[in-house]
Amino acid sequence: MLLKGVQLLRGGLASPPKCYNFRLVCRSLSVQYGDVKTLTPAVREYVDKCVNLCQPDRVHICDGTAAESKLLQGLMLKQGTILPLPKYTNCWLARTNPADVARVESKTFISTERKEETVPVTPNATPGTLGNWISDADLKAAIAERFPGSMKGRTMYVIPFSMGPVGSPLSKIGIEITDSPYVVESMKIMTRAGTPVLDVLQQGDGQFVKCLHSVGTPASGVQAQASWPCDPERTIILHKPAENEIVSYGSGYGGNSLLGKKCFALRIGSTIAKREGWLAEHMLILGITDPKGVKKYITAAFPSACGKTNLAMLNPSLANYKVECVGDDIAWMKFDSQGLLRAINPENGFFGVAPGTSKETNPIAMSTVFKNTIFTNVASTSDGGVYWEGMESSLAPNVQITDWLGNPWTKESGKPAAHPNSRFCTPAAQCPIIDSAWEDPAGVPISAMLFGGRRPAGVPLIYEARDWTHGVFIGAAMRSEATAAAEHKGKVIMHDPFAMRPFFGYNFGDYVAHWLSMEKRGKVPKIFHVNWFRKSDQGKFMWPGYGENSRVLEWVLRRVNGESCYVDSAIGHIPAEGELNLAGMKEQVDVKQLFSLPKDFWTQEVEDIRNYFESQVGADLPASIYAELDKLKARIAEL
Ligand code: SAT
Ligand code: MN
Repeated sequence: MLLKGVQLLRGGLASPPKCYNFRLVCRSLSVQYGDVKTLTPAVREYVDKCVNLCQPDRVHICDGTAAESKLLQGLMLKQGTILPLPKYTNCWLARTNPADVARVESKTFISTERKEETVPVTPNATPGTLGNWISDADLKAAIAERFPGSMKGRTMYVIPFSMGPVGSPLSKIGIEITDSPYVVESMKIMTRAGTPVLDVLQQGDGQFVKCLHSVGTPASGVQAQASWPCDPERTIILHKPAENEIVSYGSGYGGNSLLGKKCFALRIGSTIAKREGWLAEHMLILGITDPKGVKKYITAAFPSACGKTNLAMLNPSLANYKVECVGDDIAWMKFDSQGLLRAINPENGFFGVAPGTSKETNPIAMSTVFKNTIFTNVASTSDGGVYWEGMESSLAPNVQITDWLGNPWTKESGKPAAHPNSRFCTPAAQCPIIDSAWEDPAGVPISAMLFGGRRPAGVPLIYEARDWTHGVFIGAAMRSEATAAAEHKGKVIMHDPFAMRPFFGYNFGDYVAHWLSMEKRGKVPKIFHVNWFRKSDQGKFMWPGYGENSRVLEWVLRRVNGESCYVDSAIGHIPAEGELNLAGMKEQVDVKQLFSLPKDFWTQEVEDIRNYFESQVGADLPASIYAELDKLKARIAEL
C-alpha cells in the first residue's frame, strides 16, 4: 500500500497522515513497520528531524512484540550480525567488530553552557577523569561531521521505551532512534519497549528523553565488517542535559548504543535527579530475608565488572538466609511521603559480564541466561552453545570451541576464548530469584548502601561509616582496579567515586553536595564499604567471596537493626571480635589479616585521596568532605 509516498507494510493507517503534521510523508519516505498515528506530535517532530539528518531508506516504529523480534532476528541472521545457538531456546550470538568491544569513556562528552557545570575546573585537573565537557558549538560540529546521511541504505528504528515500570511515577520515558536491529532487540530486553510506552506518552505529560544513535559509516565509506557496521575512529557519545538529549555515533556496543542504560539512566538521569531531589546511581538492589523472616533491601555500588551481578543474585552460604534480586546495575531512589528512601530498578534486563559467571560463582545467572538471550563476543561450541572463561566444568566432552573472533580455539592457544567484556543480555523476569516487588511502581525501601571495589591491598572486608557525611566521604574516596568494561589498559588502581566516575551527568563536586543534602530530605540508610578482593602477601584472595559474602550481609543487617556488634577503628566501624559469623566456613580465614589496617598503606591512601580531591575537584568539593579526610588522616597517624 503506498499512501502519498508512505509505504506501510504492516500496522498501518486508517487514513493518510497530513503533510503538515508529519513531514516524513513529504520526503516520500517509506514507513516500513508501525503506525505513525501512535506517535505524539513532539515524537513525530523528533523523528522527522532525525530522518532529515540521517536520511535512512525506511522507518520502522517498534511495537515491542514477539512478532517484531522474529522479523528482526531473521534480518540479523541474513546480515550475519547474529548466529543461532540451537542448544538453547531463542538465544543468539553476536560478534562485534574487534574495534568495538567496550564503552569509550574518552569519547563521551557532556555539553552545558559553562564547563564547570559538567566538570570541576581546577588548574591541575586531568581531562576526562571526572567526565568530558564539550561546548554547544563543538557538539553541533561533531554531529554535522558525522550524522548527515549516516543511515543511508539502512532502516531507522524508532524505539519508545520506559526506564522503570510502565506508568510508574518513578519512571521516565525515552525515544531511541537507531539504525541497528541489534540495538532494537537488546533494548527490548533491557528496557520496557514498545506501543504501551507510547500510550503513556499520549496520556501523560508527553516528556521524553531524546536518544539518537547511529552505528555510522566510516569516512572512507568502506565498512570493515558488513555484519557489524561501526565507525570506531569517529565514535562519539554526546549528552545535552538541558535538552534531555543524547546523541551517539559510531559504536554498536553496550553502553555506547543501548542508550537507556548509562547515557539515560545515569548521566541524564543524575541531572534530572539533582533537579528533582532524588538519586540516580550505579547500584544493584537486592532483598535479603533473615532466618526470622524479616526482609530488608540494600543497594551496592561497585565499578563495572566488579561483581554487582554476582552479589545481586547471591546464593547465601549461611543457612536460612534468602537473597532476591531487584536489579544488578542501576538504582533510582527517591524519598516517599513518609521519608523512606525507595528504589526502583529502571532496567528490565541484565547486561552482565559473561567471563567468570559459572555454576560455581553465580548459579542463579546460569539458570537465567539460556533462553531469550543475546550473547555478545562470547565463544561458541560445536554443539550449538556458548562458552567463556569460567565455564570449564559445564563443557560437554569432545566439543570444539570457536573463539569470540570466530577462530578455532583450544586452551593451549594462550588467549581468552571469550572477550573479557563479553556479555549476556537477558530478561530480568527470567531470573529465578527475581524479587516479587521488583516491578512495584512505588519501589522498595532501602535500609543500607554498600560501596566497594577491587582492592588487592590494605582495605578490609567491611567497614561502616560513622554517619551520613562520613559515608558520602567513603563514596567520594572509592578506588578500584581498572576493569575490562571500558578501554583502560592494565590493572592500575583507579579512583572511581561512587562507581560513577564514567557516568556523572554534572560536576562531581555538585554531585557530592547533592548527596550530602539527602540527609535533610528523609531517613538516610546506613553506608558501608566492602572489599571481597583483598589478597595475602602470597597473592591469594583472603576471602572466598560469592555465597560466603552472605556473612558480611548478615553483619550489615545486624547493624541496620541497631545491634552493637562493632568496634570503632581508624577508618570506621568494623565487626567486633567474633561478631562476623564464620561458623561452618569451609575455608580458613585469617580475620586478623583481613581486617588489618597497615599504617603505611593507609598513610599513602590518605595522600592519594587528598591529591585526587585537590587536583581533580579542588574548591568544588564540599568542605565537609575535606574535613572527613583530615579526621581520617589524624586517626591513621595514631595507628
Ligand atoms: O557497556 S555498559 O556500559 O553498558 C556496561 C558497564 O560498563 O557496566
Ligand atoms: Mn554497570
